[in-house]
Amino acid sequence: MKKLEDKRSLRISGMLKLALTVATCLVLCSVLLLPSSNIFNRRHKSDHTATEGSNEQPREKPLGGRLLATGFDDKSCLSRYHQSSLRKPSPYKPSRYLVSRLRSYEMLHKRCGPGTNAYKRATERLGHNEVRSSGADECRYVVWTPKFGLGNRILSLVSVFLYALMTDRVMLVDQRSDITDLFCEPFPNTSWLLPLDFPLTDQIDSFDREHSQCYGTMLKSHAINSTTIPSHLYIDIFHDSRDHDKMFFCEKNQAFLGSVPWLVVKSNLYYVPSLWLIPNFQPKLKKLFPETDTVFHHLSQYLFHPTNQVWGMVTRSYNAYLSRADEILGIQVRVFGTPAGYFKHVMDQILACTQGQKLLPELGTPESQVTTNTSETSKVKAVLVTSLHPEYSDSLKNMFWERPSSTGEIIEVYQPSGEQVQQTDTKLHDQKALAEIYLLSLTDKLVTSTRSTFGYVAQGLGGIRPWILYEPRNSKVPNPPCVKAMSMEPCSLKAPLSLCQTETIKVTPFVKYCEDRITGIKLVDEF
Ligand SMILES: Nc1nc2c(ncn2[C@@H]2O[C@H](COP(=O)(O)OP(=O)(O)OP(=O)(O)O)[C@@H](O)[C@H]2O)c(=O)[nH]1
Ligand SMILES: [Mg+2]
Repeated sequence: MKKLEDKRSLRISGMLKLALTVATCLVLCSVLLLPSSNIFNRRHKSDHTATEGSNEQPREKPLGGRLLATGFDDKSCLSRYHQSSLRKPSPYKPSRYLVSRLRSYEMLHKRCGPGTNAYKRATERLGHNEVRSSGADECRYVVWTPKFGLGNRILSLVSVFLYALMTDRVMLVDQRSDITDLFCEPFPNTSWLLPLDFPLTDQIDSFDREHSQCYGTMLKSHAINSTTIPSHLYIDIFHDSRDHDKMFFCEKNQAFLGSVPWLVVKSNLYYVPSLWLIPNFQPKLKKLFPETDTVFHHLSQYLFHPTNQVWGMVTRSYNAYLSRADEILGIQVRVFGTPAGYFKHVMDQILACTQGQKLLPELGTPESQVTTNTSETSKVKAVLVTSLHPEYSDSLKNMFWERPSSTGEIIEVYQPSGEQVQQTDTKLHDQKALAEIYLLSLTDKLVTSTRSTFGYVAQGLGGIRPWILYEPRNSKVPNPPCVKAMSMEPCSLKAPLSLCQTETIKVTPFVKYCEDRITGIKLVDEF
């Protein structure tokens, strides 16, 4: 009897052990299989910090791991994989076609990039005008050059990359500014940097509308004929480009340009909408971007990975000032005109917009603070202000320090830098600007300044439809003070619209005139 009982208790304890093991396995498996977005759940008070120098392997690649190239060394560029730990998962998914085109582009870039035989052959052809016969498998290139502020540079870089994707060209970037201090290499096992010994390096700076290789000028002087193909052309895409320069965006001209091996583009614009207005580009563009207003969002997430120095600034700010908030509001204050600086009407406008749109609470009476709940349970709203001028955030900070908010929310105001004046091409200044653009892109709600490319980049990267502060006239607060953007796409501020596109734009419902600029056009998701 005793033996039987012993056997039974042995079996029971065995079963218990088995059950325990199974349960432990189940718990372990479910933890391991949890999507990393849950593991890194955003802003769970106290447990969320961004990785600055962690040696951990990335658990997830941004955007479900589909958009980004693999095969990089994680530590050389922490932002490449760790961005996803700060960003809410994007509701916008890249199309399969975009992903496959990016993978093909990476192969093309590897085959034709600097250091390859193909690149060597292509540079040897520079300076020789050729009869139309260049081999179909020869590599063709488009060179990007930095012009204007950081916002403009990022916008024109995305534009030229889309052009490269559309026309099977390899994009190389002029590295003589501080691009290598800002961004990591985006394409695996190759480089996007135009080698410093590129044969035209000395000429690039002299390319302008007067230059004999300027495409618009050549068209104007009838110097283009269909039998002789120049080895290179300079393309001018600025807010004040001439009609002949804008003919770059005509279908007929693109057919000719397709056989020119090297194009050097200078631009201060986001000219993606003008590419959509080239009729035979549209079917492929629609396939690449079924959600029309996601072009900048996907391409910027794909291309731009801040260097470790910049990423350090982003993560230190985020961890110190933003990660514990329940909600983050971004306010980007750009004051155009001279003198620039602090103006009361601009501050009033910011308040009229943010309080009018319930982005910030009204102030309570001083007495109400006695009854205001200031315990752990109060909602914390972090307000990230970016501006060259520190006075706007100082003023907000004081406001919410001197008096309580009417809702009981705790308002924390933070401005990372106040550089006072623009210093483009100064390394640390540009790195701070980029870090701030990234921080703005991590906010939940965003207020930007009219016609600011700085704000456009932040909204597009973050996939955020911002409220845009209208441009004040005669030092008065505009009425209404701001408008909600139609889409997260940047505005092409002075759209390079060619005469050949005037009809197309009338029948293209997904290209609209911008909210903040009558001369600008932007993509919206509307078919
Ligand atoms: N750190 C920082 N720099 C800024 C800020 N606003 C402007 N800047 C600097 O000024 C430059 C302005 O050029 P963009 O980035 O093109 O921005 P924008 O608002 O379009 O200005 P413009 O091109 O001059 O019309 C930035 O690149 C920065 O160098 C800011 O909020 N923070
Ligand atoms: Mg700009």
